[in-house]
Amino acid sequence: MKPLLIGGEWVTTSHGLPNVNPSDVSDIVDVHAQAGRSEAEAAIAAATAAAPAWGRTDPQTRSDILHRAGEEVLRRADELGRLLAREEGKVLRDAIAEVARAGRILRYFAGEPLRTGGQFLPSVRPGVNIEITREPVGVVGIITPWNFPMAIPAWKIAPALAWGNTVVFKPAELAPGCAWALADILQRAGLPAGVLNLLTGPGSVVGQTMLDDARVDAISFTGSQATGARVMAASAPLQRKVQLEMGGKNPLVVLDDADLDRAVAAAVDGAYFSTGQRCTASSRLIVTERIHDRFVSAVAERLAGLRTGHALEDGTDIGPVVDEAQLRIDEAAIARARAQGGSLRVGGDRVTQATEGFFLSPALITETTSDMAINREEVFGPVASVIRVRDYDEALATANETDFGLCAGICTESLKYASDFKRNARAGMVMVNLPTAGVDYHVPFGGTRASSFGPREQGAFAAEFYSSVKTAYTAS
Ligand code: UN1
Repeated sequence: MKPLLIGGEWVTTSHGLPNVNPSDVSDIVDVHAQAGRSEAEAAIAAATAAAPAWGRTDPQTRSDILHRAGEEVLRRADELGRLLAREEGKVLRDAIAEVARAGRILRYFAGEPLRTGGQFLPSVRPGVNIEITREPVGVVGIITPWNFPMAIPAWKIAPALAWGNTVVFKPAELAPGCAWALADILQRAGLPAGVLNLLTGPGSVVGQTMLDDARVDAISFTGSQATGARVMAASAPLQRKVQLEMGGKNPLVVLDDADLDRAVAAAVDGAYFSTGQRCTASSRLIVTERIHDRFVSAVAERLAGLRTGHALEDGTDIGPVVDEAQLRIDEAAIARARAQGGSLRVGGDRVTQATEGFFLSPALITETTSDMAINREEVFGPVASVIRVRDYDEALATANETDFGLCAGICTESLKYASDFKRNARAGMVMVNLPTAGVDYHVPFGGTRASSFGPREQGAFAAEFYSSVKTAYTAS
């Protein structure tokens, strides 16, 4: 059984939860100790006790630890990629790429303690100087989803540690293996006891304990909108800093003048790769009239040629859905779209394989309109819908007809439309001639409205959340 990490000690519990391979339910990847309230409280106490000393460590120490951890993650990318593919169902190629991305994130943030500077300004009052510096926030609670079980923990934990915070980390119950490996690597890289604490266990107990505890100074959360709202509600009376990354219903606009091959590639990658289980997925394909039929036929043809199957098998393009519950949600969303007038052009079938897993062929639903549930609610599966529009203006208006605002993409050869879209798409990230999913790790990540709340993640902008600004006045 894989233990918890509390105060520098690996701690086991009486109750364990199996980590099941969604490509083959007979394959139990591991069993993870389940924390209860007392373990969660002990982890928060350990992080609180470790915070003052860790906040004062020299930047070289923090840099070296993050660098060592990043190097180990990169060195073990193949092995950890297999673990990721096995526990989450991401196809091996993408799983290895995600692990490499996590390693590079750790190395990037290894540079931040050395780069972080302050400002020195003259006061408006004679003889007074001002220094502006960044300080740690304190104890950061990190709650992560199963869909990027290595990269998302890395892009939250690395900046938290870089700016001198201690961490209580609660990964998703469905994919604790990568989280455990990452905690083990960081601990061996030289973190003092209590700086990083790992709590595998149920959100209703562990997550709730973190939400209720005033010693947790900040919480960074990626997951569902409903849980995000709970994080925020619980944090309001404590005036706690929160950073929420939630869903998306990201539009990919395809204009008549688009390069068809490029548009099809962007749509297929953005909507279906990683089994569509990305908050950045291109789930609404908004297509103008004259290219519509050609685009739909070409996407349908590509989808029919993709292989859905075991994530570790050579030649698999689309891995399994993460579990039975998510598979049912995906199927229900397809059925509802059809009931509301959508036409299932291809896919949406359970696929039988040699192993028992949660395989669903990528589904394309055409003839949909903006008011249908399929274009309003995030599915989080290999399902995309097509909305036919007249022209660019209608495409932009349709793209913005959503409560979400994470990413928005456009495929066009027109500089005029691309520029207009970058300016007027209501989203935190805009992509031109690219899928909406698959982002860089050194630049801000985040959205607007129902998709995100709080400062941006990733790159230098992560400092806004993971540090606190101090303004010091000195009279000479
Ligand atoms: C990506 O598309 O490269 O949960 C990253 C998610 C996002 C990460 C997407 N937070 O899907």
